Amino acid sequence: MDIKKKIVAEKIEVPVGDLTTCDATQQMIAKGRRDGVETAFDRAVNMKACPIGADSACCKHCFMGPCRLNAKDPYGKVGVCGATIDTIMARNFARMVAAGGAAHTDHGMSMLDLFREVVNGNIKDYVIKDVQKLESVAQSIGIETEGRSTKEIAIDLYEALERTYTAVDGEIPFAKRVPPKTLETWRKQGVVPRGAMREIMDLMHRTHMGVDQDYTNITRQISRTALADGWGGSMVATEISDILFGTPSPVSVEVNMGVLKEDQVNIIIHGHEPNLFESMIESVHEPTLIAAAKAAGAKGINLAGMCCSGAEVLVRHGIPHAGSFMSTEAILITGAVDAMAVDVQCIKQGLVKVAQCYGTHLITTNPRCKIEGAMHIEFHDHDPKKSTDEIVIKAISRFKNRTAKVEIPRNVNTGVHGFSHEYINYMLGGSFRGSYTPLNDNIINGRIRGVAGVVGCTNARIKQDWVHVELVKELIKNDVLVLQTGCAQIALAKAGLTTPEAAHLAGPGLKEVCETVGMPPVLGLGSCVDNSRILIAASEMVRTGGLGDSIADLPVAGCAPEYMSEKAICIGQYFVASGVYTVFGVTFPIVEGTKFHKHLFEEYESMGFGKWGFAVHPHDIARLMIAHIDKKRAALGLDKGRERVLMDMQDRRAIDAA
Ligand code: NFS
Ligand code: SF4
Repeated sequence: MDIKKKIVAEKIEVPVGDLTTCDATQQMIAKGRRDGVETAFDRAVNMKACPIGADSACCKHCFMGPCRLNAKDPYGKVGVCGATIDTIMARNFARMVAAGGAAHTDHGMSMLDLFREVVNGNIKDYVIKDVQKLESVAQSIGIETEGRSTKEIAIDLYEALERTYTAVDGEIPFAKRVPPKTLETWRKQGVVPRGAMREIMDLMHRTHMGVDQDYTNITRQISRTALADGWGGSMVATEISDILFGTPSPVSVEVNMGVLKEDQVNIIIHGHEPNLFESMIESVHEPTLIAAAKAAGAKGINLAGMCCSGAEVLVRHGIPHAGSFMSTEAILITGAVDAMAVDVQCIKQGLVKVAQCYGTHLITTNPRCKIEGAMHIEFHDHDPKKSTDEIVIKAISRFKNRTAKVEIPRNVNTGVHGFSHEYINYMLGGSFRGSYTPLNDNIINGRIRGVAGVVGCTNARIKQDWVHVELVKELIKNDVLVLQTGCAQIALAKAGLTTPEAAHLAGPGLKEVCETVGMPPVLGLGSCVDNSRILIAASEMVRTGGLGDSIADLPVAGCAPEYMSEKAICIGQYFVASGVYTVFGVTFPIVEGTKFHKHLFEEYESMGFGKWGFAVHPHDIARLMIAHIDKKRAALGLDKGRERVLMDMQDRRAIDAA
């Protein structure tokens, strides 16, 4: 073999400790290598990211191209049609937002379809579990609830929320929940969303070759579309899921791969929409299936979640969570997973090969997501258990015929998760007068410096969990309360930071608040669509008073330090458009120093929105976020109190007494 070929054939192998700080995932990558099984971690090392694509400096929106510009000299060249770097990057960014927003809104629409069929009595396997939530959501958009039946309210709510998707004009229903001053900014800037379908269609249209070629005008529609996700599709997904499956409240949960059990039939649900998982919970409790598992020699059936599917039921039912996005291939290497059922989003095609190597059944269930080489057992809301029962049967048969050598990492961690907006309200204000006043008061008096949302994915191009954990440690040490969703919270749960005992890692002010209330300094809220809970919490902070008139005034910041998906870009954009300073890590698909970059990273704030930020190292990210929080505190006149808190305990008591 000639030397060149040999170099190509030889794969670079990076020490597992450089790929992830998750011990269980390390153990499984190492086992995989011994077994000759490759994961995304190894593929990432062996495939350099395309530098032109990473900068978003290329365009393939027509067939006079693809055109490649030079990120080092962004204004030195234009595309064949004359498109500038700003047009090209803005169009690319727009399409990421369209795709990410479409994923969330389609998920939300599936929940709404289910809700309609439940309300109309066509589906009997699900019911309205949380009537109180139904009423409060209805009231929040002006639906009369007094003296009306649950069904009447539910029908009205369905009809109103359908407009989140289908409205061709006007404003989406949940615009009514936006703080008035924030909504005023949106109206002034022309970004209040109509229905999501219209906004996504508009964005796809204007980013076609030869349409919108003004990056500021493209950005306007980018924001409008993103807001149709945050305050539309995602919010509907969260609220309807709460209504049907229950609103989360804190529950102690187990996380990590050690939740698998060697002597039981192990089933993993991975993906996003909670209906599949809810039905699977029923199936694994089915006496005949438990008997079948026992007859096959198992002690029982063990169910665990991964990614956002896992996060949905982690916060609602305390079902164990086996790991985040970057651990989904790794967990199959245990040999202990008898079936992994998936629905939509974040499902790596690489799972097929790993599953085949260990004889695991990889089962797709959603008509939108079939994967070559995976088994498909379609899930129907009208007869949900048919599919989930069948998946259990497949898992039992694999257990019975297990040939793969089983090695389960022993790591199990516990955390307390499930801090919905409703629970935060109750936790702080008590059951009779639920309120955000204590939170605002503690921000005003400086015990809590500000609030940060640390959310999003894990990514094969960055050491898994490391940035999440180091960033959050730094934030809480500086008295910043952290809210989490999605895969991010699993990183912190594995690090033991989502327990009330973790308060000792917080700064003195935050520690005191956590100890008084008995809460962790890091609050897990749910899945990625549950970022809408953070929007609601922020709106409630504005409404409660003392921290400014709009979301943009609040001493808050957001971050997705290890993001990988287009959904994350869409989430980032709707936080920015809602008024939040939002920092992303890993990489950012816009060339620094260009006009489009300046628009999103600087000018946007002066228009009344938030703005984007970028840094890779967790301490750099923390510095940016804390500096922003302090800037907002200063603008609110709260910097003085804060200084005294830091200087001296006695001063602080004096503030309390005052
Ligand atoms: Ni969010 Fe959920 Fe995880 Fe990222 Fe994927 S599971 S919707 S996109 S990887 S946090
Ligand atoms: Fe090139 Fe313009 Fe076509 Fe894009 S739209 S591929 S920049 S010619």
